[in-house]
Amino acid sequence: MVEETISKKYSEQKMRCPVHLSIGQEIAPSILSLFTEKKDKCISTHRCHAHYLSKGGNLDKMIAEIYGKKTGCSKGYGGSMHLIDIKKGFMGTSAIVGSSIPLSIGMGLNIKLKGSKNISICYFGEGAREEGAFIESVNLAIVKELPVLFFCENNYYSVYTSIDQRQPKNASYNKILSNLGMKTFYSRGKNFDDMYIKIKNAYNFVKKKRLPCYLEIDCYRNVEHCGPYNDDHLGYRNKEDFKKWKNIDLIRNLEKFILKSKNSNSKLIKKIRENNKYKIDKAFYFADKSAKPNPSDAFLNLFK
Ligand SMILES: Cc1ncc(C[n+]2csc(CCOP(=O)(O)OP(=O)(O)O)c2C)c(N)n1
Repeated sequence: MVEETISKKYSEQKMRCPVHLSIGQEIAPSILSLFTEKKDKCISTHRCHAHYLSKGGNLDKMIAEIYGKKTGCSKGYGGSMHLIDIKKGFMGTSAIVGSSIPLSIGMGLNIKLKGSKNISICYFGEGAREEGAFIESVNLAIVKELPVLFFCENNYYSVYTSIDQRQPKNASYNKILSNLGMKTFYSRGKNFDDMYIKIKNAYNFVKKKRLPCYLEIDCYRNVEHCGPYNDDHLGYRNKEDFKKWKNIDLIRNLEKFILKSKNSNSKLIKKIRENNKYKIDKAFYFADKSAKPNPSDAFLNLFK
């Protein structure tokens, strides 16, 4: 609902940063949020809205950040790709593909040295997995026995290039990483129960064994790579795939399933939607009314 509102309001030209929406990919971080604790440290990518919100990131500050306002979570410097809420253990994001992965190793090492019981969580796409930083980080996490959950959201595309054009046929990172000695989990993303169990097991594995693991879930972004709309007129994605994944939409299907079940509580679902709408309207109002940074603020926080 947050991103649908971003999409609806984007043409007002008040949000001047690029946005990479997670519509279609929201269920996995939502499931993970059922298990994570505030003290777990999480890091993410350019496509970070769902990760930030599911870790409890402040909505008002997120929207203000996207509006480039002083009250934003990065004081309006960063925009959509630079969300952070340290109080909630959401440690930041980076627009440089693959660059946040090594940071999760640092977070894992910090947790280990402190003897804390929490874990480090690193979200990334299958495109980032092709960066050298990924395999270097995985290697170090295995050797140093770090409590890091590597969470790969495989939406098959890096911008407009499909995975078939980028990787050898039948390449399996699950196999590669298992051979390196890492525990792996994989969900095809088409069945709620399967995804729930894989995410729960992956989280509990890292939490209890204090070792890294790799979790991959297949998913599909329902909107364009970057921007609030749809770019399927460009023809880089197969129309059939698009239809197939729209039907799979696990959030909608879960809602339908709940409504059909005996103890269904349609009033509760309606209430959740109304409550969300209220919070979203409030966040957009807050962002709109907040002050812009001063031009001179651009020179603060620089390395000299
Ligand atoms: C080092 C680097 N190379 C290229 C880019 C341009 N770029 C931005 S997003 C993106 C796609 C990344 O794909 P993936 O990691 O699968 O994430 P997704 O966008 O699918 O969520 C690319 C190539 C970049 N930001 N950083």
